[in-house]
Amino acid sequence: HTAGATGTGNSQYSGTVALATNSATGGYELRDMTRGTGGTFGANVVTNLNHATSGNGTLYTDADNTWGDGANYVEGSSTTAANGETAAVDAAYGVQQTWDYYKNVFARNGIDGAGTATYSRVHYSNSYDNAFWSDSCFCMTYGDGSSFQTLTSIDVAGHEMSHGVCARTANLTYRGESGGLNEANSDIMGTMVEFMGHGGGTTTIPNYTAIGGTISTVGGVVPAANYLIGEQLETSAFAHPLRWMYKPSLDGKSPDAWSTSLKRLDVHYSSGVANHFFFLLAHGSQIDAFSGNIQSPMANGVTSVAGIGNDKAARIWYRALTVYMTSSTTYAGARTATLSAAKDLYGATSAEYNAVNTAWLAVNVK
Ligand code: ASN
Ligand code: ZN
Repeated sequence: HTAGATGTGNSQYSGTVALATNSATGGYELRDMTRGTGGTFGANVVTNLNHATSGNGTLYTDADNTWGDGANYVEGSSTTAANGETAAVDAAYGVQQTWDYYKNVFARNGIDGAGTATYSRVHYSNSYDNAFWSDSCFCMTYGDGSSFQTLTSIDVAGHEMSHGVCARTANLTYRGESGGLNEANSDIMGTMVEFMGHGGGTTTIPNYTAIGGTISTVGGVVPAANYLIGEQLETSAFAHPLRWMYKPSLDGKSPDAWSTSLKRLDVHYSSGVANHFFFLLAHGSQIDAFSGNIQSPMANGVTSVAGIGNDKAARIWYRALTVYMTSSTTYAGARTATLSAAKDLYGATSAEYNAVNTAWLAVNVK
């Protein structure tokens, strides 16, 4: 038999979370009976690859519907236990939150807009330092990390799932400027999901140890949502976030402003200009509350940008992505797409429209 249930998850990155599970013969399954249908498993599930690099993995099951407790608690790259349930908890929570974010904010029914279920595979390969979305399986996959901790933080989950949304909408080609915009879309939406999931500020979590860098001050708690990407993954070997939306150049590779050579960079660096645009549009150019730093100097003599807030900025970006951008959209095209979206949503004489214009000017997209 099957009957939806609510389990308790002891996550690595988000504290104790409620998980939508399924009561089945012989125990509970990490199968969400409330979001998504069809697809490979008929519902959103999490599977264990147990260090394989192919296959659908084995569906997670648990006797008591408390996940990631006792012997099932495993963290980080030295995973040796049979099931390593902690990674599965964060992966399930990431899908739940991302699914709900798109539904609640944009009335989007899942990744493809038609409610097709997805799945998450954890414990991919050995010490694998990445996570990825794949259109062919309509699923996302997480490594256990080596320089990084297990790659299942909420912003990374939202990032990967948003690659699926992009593929079903603008389908931005993954190279050149369109590739940078594809990556930025994932960073932007992953960050918005983090603001929803961690928006309540700090929460005590039992098994989280933060290491090194600026994040060390929050050891033992979930850090408040921020415009950093992957900050919870850090280790002493990689003691900083993956990316900084408020000043992308802090990674040593990403420009803060557009130039003609941007298109030649790896898409994870050419994304920085759009991340910076979004930060300025949403947050504004005042001192960043999380880091205490001012973001990079702005281009074209722009001295300040008044932020319009995450919610409006995200609505503009999402409408631009889903209505105006195409596979070949460039940065210039992203500017006109977001201006068109702002005009549709708020009007051509609105503060929101003007903020879009100024934020692009500040990153040298004219
Ligand atoms: N985690 C990476 C990403 O989603 C994988 C890749 O390089 N595509 O961007
Ligand atoms: Zn990506």
